[in-house]
Amino acid sequence: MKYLKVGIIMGSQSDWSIMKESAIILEELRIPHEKKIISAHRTPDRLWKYGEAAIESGIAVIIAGAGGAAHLPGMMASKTQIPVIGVPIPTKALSGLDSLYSILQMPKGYPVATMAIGSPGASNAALLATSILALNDSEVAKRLMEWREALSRSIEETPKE
Ligand code: RP5
Repeated sequence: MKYLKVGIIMGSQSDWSIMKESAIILEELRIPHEKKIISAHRTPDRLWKYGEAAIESGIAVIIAGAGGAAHLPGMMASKTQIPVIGVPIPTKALSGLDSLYSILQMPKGYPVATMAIGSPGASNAALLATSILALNDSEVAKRLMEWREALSRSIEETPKE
């Protein structure tokens, strides 16, 4: 089975305003992807089924966003050996520190690549997923290099008054 796409999963509809930043980057880089709401607590059977079918579905990397008691990325990492990138969603109560610690503190054996809290983390998750795909796809590697070069070009050398 050739690994073809990135799976973007999130614990709630309310996470989409952040997780759409992952989708925007993947669209810019023309990386096939899908998006699903999967909650570790509210839809555990959905989580299990997604993890079980992920390799057969051609998913290469999973980006998982969750907030609060953010168990989704870690539980997905326990169910599949596909790389899981975790995005801590900002929360009202603790500003996303709860999400960050929850996703970050995995026990030895089940890694989650944890990004920054919020939108920058969601964007970087997509870029990291693309870097993983680029290892085996020179066209993807070229598109990623061009994307990075365009970003560099967009940065002014001198600050405006
Ligand atoms: C988590 O609980 C979700 O990932 C979300 O960030 C948070 C709040 O969910 P809602 O109450 O907005 O559905 O499972």
